[in-house]
Amino acid sequence: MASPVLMGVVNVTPDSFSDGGRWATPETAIAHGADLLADGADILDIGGESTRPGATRPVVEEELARVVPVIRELAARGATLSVDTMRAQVAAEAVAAGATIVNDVSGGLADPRILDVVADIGATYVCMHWRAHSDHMQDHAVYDAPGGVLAAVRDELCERVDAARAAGIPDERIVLDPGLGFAKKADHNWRLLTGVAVLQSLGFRLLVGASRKSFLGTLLADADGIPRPVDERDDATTALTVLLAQQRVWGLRVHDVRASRDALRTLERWEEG
Ligand code: PMM
Repeated sequence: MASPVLMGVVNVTPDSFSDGGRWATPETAIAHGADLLADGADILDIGGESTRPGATRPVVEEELARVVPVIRELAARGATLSVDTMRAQVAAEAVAAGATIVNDVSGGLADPRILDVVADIGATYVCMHWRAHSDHMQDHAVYDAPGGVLAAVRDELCERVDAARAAGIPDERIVLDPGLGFAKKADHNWRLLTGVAVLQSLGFRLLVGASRKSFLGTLLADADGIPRPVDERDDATTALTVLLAQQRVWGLRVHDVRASRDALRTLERWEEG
């Protein structure tokens, strides 16, 4: 069986939780993208807006200034690129600059025009489960209906698929994502991971972004309950890469591409027998 594709994260932001500020200029972001390709990334995900809990949004001009030069240069080098944006205008300009995938963490809820733009330009659409902007998303981490978080995420993703289809995006260009950490507490994330087969059964390609997220910090907390720092969560991320590959997800969005690539190579060899 084919291994999942690895989507390497390039956050061109001063304030992302996972790598805030390290790749905030076009030059450092381009160099980082090149390193991730060398490490074995299949796709680079270029984002100009931090979605960490509590983050405030950049204006659209700022977001464009962050991502477009990076996309243009990495596309010229032959990379497959996705743009991590909730905005229709950014999606359009990123695709014009060379991106072929629009990774919309809001699943079309933040700026519904993004669905029409994606349909028109023929991009692949990553449709993530989302309930609210980052400054208040954790207020929406409530899944009390029967079936809990798994049924709610499945059903809410199906509603977004309906909207994407209505805009004219064909199913084969839709990728679903459970949106770990977005309006979700640690136990919600674990339920979505261990129950991922329920989401797989919808029949769409599935992308999962667990890399370095705070539920891993909680899992690996020290004896005093202090969460493991964000830059020390890659080993747990790599463990999830293997587990999710065994569940046959389509793609994994990770920061440490080399570790996940090595893990997938090891799993491929294991499966050869
Ligand atoms: N997580 C983040 C940002 N973008 N996109 C998708 N499709 N799935 C995710 O889980 C996701 C995302 C937040 O993480 P970061 O700050 O490390 O980028």
